[in-house]
Amino acid sequence: MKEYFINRREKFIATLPNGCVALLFSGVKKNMSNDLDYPFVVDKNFYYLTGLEEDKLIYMLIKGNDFYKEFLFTEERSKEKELWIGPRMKRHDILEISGLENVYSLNDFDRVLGSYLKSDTQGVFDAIYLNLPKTVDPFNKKVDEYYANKLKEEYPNIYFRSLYNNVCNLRLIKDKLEIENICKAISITKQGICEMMKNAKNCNYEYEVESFYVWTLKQHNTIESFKTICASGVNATILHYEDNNSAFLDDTLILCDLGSLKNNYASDISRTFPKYGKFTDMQKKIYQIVLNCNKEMIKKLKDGYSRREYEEEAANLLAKGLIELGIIKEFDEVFKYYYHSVGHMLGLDVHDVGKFDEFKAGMVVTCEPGLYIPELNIGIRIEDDILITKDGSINLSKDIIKEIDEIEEFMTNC
Ligand SMILES: [Mn+2]
Repeated sequence: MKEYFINRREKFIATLPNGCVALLFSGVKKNMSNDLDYPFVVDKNFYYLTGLEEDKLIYMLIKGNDFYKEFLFTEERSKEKELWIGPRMKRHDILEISGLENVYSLNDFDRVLGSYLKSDTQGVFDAIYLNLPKTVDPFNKKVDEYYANKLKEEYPNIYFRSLYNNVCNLRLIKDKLEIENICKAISITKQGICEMMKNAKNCNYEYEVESFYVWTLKQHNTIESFKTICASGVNATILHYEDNNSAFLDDTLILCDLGSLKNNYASDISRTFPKYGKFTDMQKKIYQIVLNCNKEMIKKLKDGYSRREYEEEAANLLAKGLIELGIIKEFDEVFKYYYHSVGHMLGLDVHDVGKFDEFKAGMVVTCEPGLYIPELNIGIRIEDDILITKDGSINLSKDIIKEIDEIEEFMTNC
């Protein structure tokens, strides 16, 4: 396992100039209220490079002109604290997971950093790289910013740069381990959707259907990759509807957009199905437009395909379907019923990071066309997770049923 993280760090280190220090922080627990904290969520760039997910860890890279050295700093926990919250990762665990050998106490951080920067009479180290995104929310500061300000005072003659995009751009292309994790997350999501479809007919409220999804994740000792959307009727026309507290009306469709996590990697799937397992004629017609678009776009995805075309062609297909059905007359009217993009990157973040114009082999992208027609109480989205390959794409979520007859048969016979 650690080979993956060593390999990712080698690529990352190659993106940095000689004569710099790079620092990444795993993060700190955020306080919820009084003595309760939110569950800890590790910084994704830190995790990507180390595989470690404890709070209060610092990865430090010293890159000289002809050498580099990596360090990992970890908080030492008192015996008393261990009795309350358990032990921290040991040096051996850190080495096993990340391949990082130089593990120090957090108390040594200033001293070790200073030993390079303060004794640097040749002026070799002139920049510190920090994991800071371009826009920073002043009400939601990262620990990296705290250190940025502190170090700027201590080292006024050193440049400060951001390494954020260096890591994000590496994250665009997934390695084997990442794809395996995404596939496992998808497989759990598949089971959860089956449970929702099986039980929907006996539920009165959206949250009851949602509970079968959350229950499935708990069976797999995992959690949602984002708040589950379980929307019926007109609620499904609100893209990020999360209340899930409406009672079902007869003949309603249920749109669920959901995901799970495996080793911090997300799945993100949408399926839409009728509560009682039978689509009405109108629901079938709209559903088929979205499904055709989803399938056509998956076929088009491949290495070299442009992101702009991906968006434009999806909108074209949806518009064509609506024009044929007589719901709209002109192409531009499609945006009244379709108001999001057809896909986004997927990985450690559900809306994964990295900038690009063209798809490249190894990227994982969602394909999620939708149509939302409030006057018909219909909101439909069909979303799959797609791996781009050299000459095409692989639908990683192809086993989650989406054909009209498959859904009707499954829901009738389950
Ligand atoms: Mn999505």
